[in-house]
Amino acid sequence: VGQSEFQQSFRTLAQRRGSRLVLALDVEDYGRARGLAEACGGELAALKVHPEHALLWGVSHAELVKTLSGLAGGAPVILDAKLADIGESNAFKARYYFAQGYGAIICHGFPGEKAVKAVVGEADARGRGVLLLAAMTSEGHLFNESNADALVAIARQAGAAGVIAPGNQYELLARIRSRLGSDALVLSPGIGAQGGEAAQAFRAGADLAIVGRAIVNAADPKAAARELKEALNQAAGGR
Ligand code: O7M
Repeated sequence: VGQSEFQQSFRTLAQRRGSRLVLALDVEDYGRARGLAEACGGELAALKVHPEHALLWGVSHAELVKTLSGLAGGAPVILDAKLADIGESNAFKARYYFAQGYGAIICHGFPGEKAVKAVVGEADARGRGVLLLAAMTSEGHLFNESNADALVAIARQAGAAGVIAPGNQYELLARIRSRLGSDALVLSPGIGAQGGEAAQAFRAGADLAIVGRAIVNAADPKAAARELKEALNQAAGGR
């Protein structure tokens, strides 16, 4: 129940913000990160950071979330922790990160259903979300149809809010979406710098796109974010 509530609230928020774009704030300088959050915030559904960003930027996680979300007009901050541990360890990490204010956390599914359930339990207790990596965009990855199917089954059984699925591999993405059903959130990286195209990824079943370099390295990041936001909204059609 907790995760279906999160699905609902995340979709409603994205709709209210008029955006299906998640900005991957992959920069090493905190001033630059703040500038990007402020400039692009109005074009975004959410922000995404890695746990190491707090160390790189020299701020606490709580301060990072409060500052960046504030600059981006209240956009939730998703933590790309890629948790991949036993249930007990996953749970303590998730508990710590949720207490810092992150709206959702990303975890791997290969440690198994019980390990993912431990994260979902922590999220449900706080109205936060869990997104599971069903496959990856990286060259030479070891995900295939059969293990992606198994990971989707784990996401469903553990009750995760949704998955991360590759926006540059349309057949695999479509397979993941069809096995997940329409309620689950599908966030797709791989658009832009990794070769994926927004229209094709959305046709294959993506709900939101996670984009870093195509925005952060643009001469005008705000204009790049706005263009991409509009392209994503158009690609999503009435969905
Ligand atoms: O748009 P890019 O290629 O500059 O950045 C993509 C972001 O998405 C970057 O932050 C990656 O860590 C992340 N990502 C992938 O690129 N591929 C994946 O398969 C999964 C992720 C991700 O977000 O995992 C949660």
